[in-house]
Amino acid sequence: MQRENWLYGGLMNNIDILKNWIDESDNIVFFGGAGVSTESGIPDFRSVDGLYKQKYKYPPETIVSHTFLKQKPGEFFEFYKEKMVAPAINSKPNMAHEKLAQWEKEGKLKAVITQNIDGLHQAAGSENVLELHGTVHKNYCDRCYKQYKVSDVINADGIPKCECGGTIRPDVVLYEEGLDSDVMSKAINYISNADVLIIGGTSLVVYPAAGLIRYYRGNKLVLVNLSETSQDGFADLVIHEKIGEVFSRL
Ligand code: CNA
Repeated sequence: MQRENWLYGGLMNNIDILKNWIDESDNIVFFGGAGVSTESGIPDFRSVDGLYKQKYKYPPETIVSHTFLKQKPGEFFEFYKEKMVAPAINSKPNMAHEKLAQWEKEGKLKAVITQNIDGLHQAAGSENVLELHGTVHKNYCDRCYKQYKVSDVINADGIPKCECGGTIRPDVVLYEEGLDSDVMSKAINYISNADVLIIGGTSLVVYPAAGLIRYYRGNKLVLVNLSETSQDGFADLVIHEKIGEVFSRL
């Protein structure tokens, strides 16, 4: 969408305004979700070709829940390995990940806060990444807490098992599980002190992560999302385009 805008005393499109805000700032914070990685080939949950639209016995958010892992571990790991781990470890960062890493290196961006579990921000070179929902790259035994690599999970036949007999589970926040309070308070701190807050590739429906937007106190809240969100009205700038394409023009 190229909404006309008379900021800066002239006719500027939204991408130009965003470019100005980024050029002028050294305190940008990014908050993103699954839509950041769709251009890398990783399906999100809610897009037209997202995991919600594919046919399973259960909705994705039922499968990736604490109860489901405990009650049907076989089906949990079948879905988790095929739909979440394999795409994550076989994909490469796109322009959105690359630009964020570049801005951090240039001293412009303070933190990436992500709901994603795919590790692509780190693969692009970002260092200060707050993973609200954990990562496929960390795993641990639910009995003895021994740590395991993602290869130990993906290469296991069926349910990955620890040598102690426990189940190796992902260090991912499943539905019904709480977020790490330390990560959450750091995220709140970055957002409440940000000059420019860019929110991208998230439907903003999964709480408590989606509630973080309320902590922003500035006047440069940017939403870059393919579809409309219920929070569009809170943003100072809304761009309904693909985030990788938008960032490649900045
Ligand atoms: P979601 O609810 O699936 O929403 C994704 C949003 O991104 C939608 O509103 C889309 O319109 C939008 N979108 C899709 N592609 C693009 C694009 N190229 N550019 C801009 N916008 C785009 O995902 P959320 O992250 O909001 O939901 C939170 C869940 C999804 C988190 O718990 C994640 O862990 C979980 N998830 C993560 C991954 C991953 O790690 N890559 C993949 C699938 C699901």
